[in-house]
Amino acid sequence: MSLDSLPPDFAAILGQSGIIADPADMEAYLCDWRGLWRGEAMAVLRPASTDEVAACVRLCAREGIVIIPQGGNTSMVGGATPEAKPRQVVLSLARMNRVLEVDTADMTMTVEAGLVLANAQRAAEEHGALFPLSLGAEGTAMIGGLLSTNAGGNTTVRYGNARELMLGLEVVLPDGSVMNGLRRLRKDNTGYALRHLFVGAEGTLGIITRAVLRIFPAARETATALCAVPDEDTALALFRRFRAADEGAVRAFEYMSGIGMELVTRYVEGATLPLSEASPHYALVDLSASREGAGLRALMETVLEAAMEAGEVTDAALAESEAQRAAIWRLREEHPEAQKRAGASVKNDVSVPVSAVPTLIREASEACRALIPGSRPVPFGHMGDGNIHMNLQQPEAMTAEAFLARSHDIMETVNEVVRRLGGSFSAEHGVGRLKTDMMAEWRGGAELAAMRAIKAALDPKGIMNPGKVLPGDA
Ligand code: FAD
Ligand code: 2HG
Ligand code: ZN
Repeated sequence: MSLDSLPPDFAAILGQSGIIADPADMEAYLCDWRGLWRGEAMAVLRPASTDEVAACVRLCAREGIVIIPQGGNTSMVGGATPEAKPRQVVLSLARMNRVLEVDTADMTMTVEAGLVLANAQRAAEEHGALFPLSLGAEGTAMIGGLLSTNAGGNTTVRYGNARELMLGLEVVLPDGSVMNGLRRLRKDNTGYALRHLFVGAEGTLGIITRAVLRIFPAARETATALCAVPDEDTALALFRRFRAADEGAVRAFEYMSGIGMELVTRYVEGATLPLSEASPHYALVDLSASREGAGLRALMETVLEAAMEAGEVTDAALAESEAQRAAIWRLREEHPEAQKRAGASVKNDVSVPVSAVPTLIREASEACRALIPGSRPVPFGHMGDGNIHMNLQQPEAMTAEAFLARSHDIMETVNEVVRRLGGSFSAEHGVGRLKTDMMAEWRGGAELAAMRAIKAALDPKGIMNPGKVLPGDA
């Protein structure tokens, strides 16, 4: 594929303003973060305004050219990269990266879709406020991508997913028309809440171009601890202790396994365990308050002392400085990178009711070990909201290819446990192209039929990110 295959008037209409990326720079847009997929595109389009996005979409709609919207391209499910097919373009939002307004009276922030999450957090901070969405890819992932996947991350337990942080959206629809829903209202019951359709739609219904987001008072006090816990049940018991002591104070509650922590300290330079001994299980507790003098340190110590007396915590390291807090968080956030460096792994981003998390971890780990002897379960993640990354690392004595050839069996093995526990096969990463084959079984019947009807109504030509989310051509 090359730019020559674009209809001639594309270049005439779009060429002069730098919308069409230099073909030499296209490679990064064609491969995903996990290195599992590489596709083709006639061009990468990089519009710098809503009008330019609309112009691109109108031209593609006229020609029936497929559009793959792309933000930071950190999708874990191959959602943002093209397939190996002709007649498609990647549309990157990266040039639409401005903060348009931070309003501390209404506690909102209006931004363009290509704004990187870390920059959104910084913009809120500069106004003495907080944009609470927080995840390992925050230096790269963009607001449009985060909304399109309804990203979760570390703070869902307190602030909800991306959806709960969104008040209004501007979206370019698949025919090139613009839906201007950039309202900043906490209450707005005016018919179907169309803005919510595009959150979690993974680019299959339209292109998010701008958003009104909620911001919060900045944290004035924090307390963070890494705790060694004997097993999965005691990790959950610890979460319950904190929730009972002061639910509003828990900003994040993350679980990590001994194997995962071992991978991080082995493969990530400078990552060290701040405890005297390794443990089979860990919990990261992060408390925050917008009020000075909230007594979080005392709360942390009181709860941990009681947990230690009850045998639920065997050791704990409390952060004494911002640097120590960041170092503890690094041990958690480097799990994906450490797994990548340690060889092939299969990801299972699943959720169950919070009370079932210990059973999920135990039973899915056991089933995976039985399926592939020598494989290493690396469960970690957002215990406080029921979302565990039930990942499996290849056995050291197996090739990556042989292990990845079992991906389907591994995912099905984990899903079997998840199904029994009343959970979901995709908690926060979405369906992308990786899990479309699970949709019919898990969301079939009336639910999938309604999704297909919505897709057909909004995108009758099927040009918006086909092959993602919905099984078959929809
Ligand atoms: P992309 O990957 O570019 O796109 C994601 C999807 O959204 C694609 O389907 C794409 O077509 C669509 N899309 C992108 N922009 C738009 C737009 N403007 N309009 C319409 N559709 C669009 N996810 C979590 O939820 N929680 C985590 O804790 C987490 N941690 C991660 C850690 C690492 C190291 C990595 C690599 C990823 C992690 N992820 C996590 C997954 C990923 O970061 C999220 O899915 C994120 O929301 C994707 O943002 P992005 O800008 O990179 O989107
Ligand atoms: C996280 O919580 C991300 O770190 C990535 O959602 C999880 O690598 C993974 O499976
Ligand atoms: Zn996660």
